[in-house]
Amino acid sequence: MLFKKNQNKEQQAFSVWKSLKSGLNKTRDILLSDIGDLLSLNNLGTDELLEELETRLLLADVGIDATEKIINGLKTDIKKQRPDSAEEALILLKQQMINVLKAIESPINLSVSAHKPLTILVIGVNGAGKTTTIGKLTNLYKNSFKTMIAAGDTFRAAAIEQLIAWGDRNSVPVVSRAQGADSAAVIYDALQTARQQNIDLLIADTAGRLQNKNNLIDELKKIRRTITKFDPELNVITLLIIDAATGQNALNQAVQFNSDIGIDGLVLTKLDGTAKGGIIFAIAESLGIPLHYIGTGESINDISPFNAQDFVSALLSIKT
Ligand SMILES: Nc1nc2c(ncn2[C@@H]2O[C@H](COP(=O)(O)OP(=O)(O)O)[C@@H](O)[C@H]2O)c(=O)[nH]1
Ligand SMILES: [Mg+2]
Repeated sequence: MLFKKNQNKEQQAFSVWKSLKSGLNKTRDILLSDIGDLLSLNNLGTDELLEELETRLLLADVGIDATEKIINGLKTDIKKQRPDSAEEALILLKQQMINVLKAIESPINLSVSAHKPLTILVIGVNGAGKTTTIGKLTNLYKNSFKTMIAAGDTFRAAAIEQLIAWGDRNSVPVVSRAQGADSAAVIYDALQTARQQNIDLLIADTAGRLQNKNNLIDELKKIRRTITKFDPELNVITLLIIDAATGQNALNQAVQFNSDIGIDGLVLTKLDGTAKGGIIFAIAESLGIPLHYIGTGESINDISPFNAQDFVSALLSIKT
């Protein structure tokens, strides 16, 4: 039985790796197509190779700082270790990339204190994948924690319906009000209901409309104050959802949200099929906020805890 359980786990891990690997095809194409030629023995360590790699990293949105760090590290390693095959050189590159990403590898800390419910406040611009990520996270957590969802995005009726559908799919209750209701009031309602029902974990959706950005930030601040009013000791995790496909824009949003309201952790969505997967390195180097999960599709299981080593293995297609 135990053996079977482990085997299932291994199969699951393998399938996550496979889907991540295929999701990162486009980014990998930019980074590595024809690079085998460059990495051939004669070229190893030449400035030409490193220059080409640098260009590729920048094209994949790795960003200037992270690119410099990776290239300088690789230069030193090549000098020191004198790899004598393309494969060996790739492993050195891989290690440099892992080093950058290790800084933001940190699992979400879901410790439920006496002040329940532990609250995850999910924020991010429209279309980033907030509601979908809530559906996926609920599925991950619902067996370990008594979970409830709050429909804090009251801007569009469709947003509320979409969240209720995710609640139904997960058999988890959703607290909602009509479209146009005050978002902070919905979340306050949900907190009260959660406490009455001895709920461990409340996951709250929020609006992300862009057209009136100042209002959005004001609304998020108000929600934050409302939660504190409910219980100043409540443990709140503010989780920012960003869309990897928007590249540099995703990074800018994270910087902005972090300075306006403070972010505890990140989820990077839509890593499947984007050529901008390199943004993850830029985020690590310039923001340093823990990246808890990555989203690689629209289905309920298309989410995995972020692991630097697995990510780079999938990206470079080397499983060592
Ligand atoms: N390919 C892909 N699509 C995603 C992912 N996450 C969300 N989406 C899609 O992106 C669109 C916007 O997602 P939604 O959760 O409604 O974003 P929200 O406005 O932030 O709540 C929907 O069509 C989702 O199915 C992902 O990881 N990969
Ligand atoms: Mg939504």
